[in-house]
Amino acid sequence: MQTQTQVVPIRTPEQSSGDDIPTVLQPDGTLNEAHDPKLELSEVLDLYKAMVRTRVIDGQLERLQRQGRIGFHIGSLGEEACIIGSAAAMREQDWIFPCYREFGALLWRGFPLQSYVDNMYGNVDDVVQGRQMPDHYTGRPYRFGSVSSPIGTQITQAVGFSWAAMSKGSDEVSSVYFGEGATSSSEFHTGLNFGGVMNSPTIFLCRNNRWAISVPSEKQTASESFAAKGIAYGVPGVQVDGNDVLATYKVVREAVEKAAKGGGPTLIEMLTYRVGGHSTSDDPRAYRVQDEVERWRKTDPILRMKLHLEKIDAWNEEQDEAFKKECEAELKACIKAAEAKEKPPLETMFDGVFAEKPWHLEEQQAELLSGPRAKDHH
Ligand SMILES: Cc1ncc(C[n+]2csc(CCOP(=O)(O)OP(=O)(O)O)c2C)c(N)n1
Repeated sequence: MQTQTQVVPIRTPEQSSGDDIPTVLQPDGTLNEAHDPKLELSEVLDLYKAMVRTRVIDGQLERLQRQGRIGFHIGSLGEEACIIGSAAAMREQDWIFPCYREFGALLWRGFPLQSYVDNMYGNVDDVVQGRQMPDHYTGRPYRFGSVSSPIGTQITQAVGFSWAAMSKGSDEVSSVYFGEGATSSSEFHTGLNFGGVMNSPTIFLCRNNRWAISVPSEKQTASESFAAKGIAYGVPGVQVDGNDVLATYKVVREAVEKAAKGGGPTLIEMLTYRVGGHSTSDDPRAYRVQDEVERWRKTDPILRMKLHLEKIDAWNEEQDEAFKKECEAELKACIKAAEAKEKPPLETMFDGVFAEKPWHLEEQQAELLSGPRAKDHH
């Protein structure tokens, strides 16, 4: 592990935006008309509120983990704009394949907050029946794939899915999230290559949040950028200021529309920063300097949008406080309900694995239920 003095200097907040990298909202909230996707004000407010709600949830889940009430959380502190902006750019018929940091995108798709909190507790109403770590959700009715934590697995899933959709004559597009660290996985190579060759309607969303746990992005690649990695596969690669929700929306939306018309995949590098630890199991003070975090806070995606909304008289401090309180109350009620629910019955461990339960699982289930553990529950 690196010590603070050994840390390689990483790209700066200033390098996240520039003439060649689309930015709509400057860090002071000023709007750059040239790239503005010109959304309705109500849509812009929805994006802002979704980012705020995501951050409120992140803060509270981290506290619950510290209190020992949930086992784990992996959050998106600082990365809200690239997650919400890109999710919002997907059309209703499109599919989203998550990495593990995108609960904000799941909620954007309409997944009930209660179900998400139930997943954090692995209780009887958890969509994956408590068989996974917290933050391993799935949302088929919401056209949202499953979190699988081995790095990069979702990339090939998304490519296969969108290629199948294209083969059936549908105009569905898939997007897939991954960190810049995942560009070193074999699935990234396989997915980009297959997507490029088959012209699949896949939007590769690389969240370059500068760190893959303790590995800085400079140690991840010798390429000039992560977007440049598309060139070798014949997949156009673009960078966007990922701390700007409107710029992210615009760039992703254009790629989606192109893919839906048969224009093939796009690799989008969303330049952002992981303000928090990798997960609640990580303490980033062991490998990165705090000054760096403070500098990135100045490009904060939520603050940026808030400044913009205040500038155009569409939002004020009082509304902000009231909205945060609303989010906190909604979450508190979900936590209370989740904590009151039972754990899934032990025998359900064997259900839903095969369409017809094979004999050896029947035997194992029977043995488990006849043993002492079943009486005590688990
Ligand atoms: C195949 C595999 N190797 C290692 C890990 C352990 N691991 C979990 S997250 C992570 C870093 C991923 O970084 P990145 O892709 O940049 O995404 P980020 O967490 O920054 O969003 C690693 C190495 C894993 N989950 N799967």
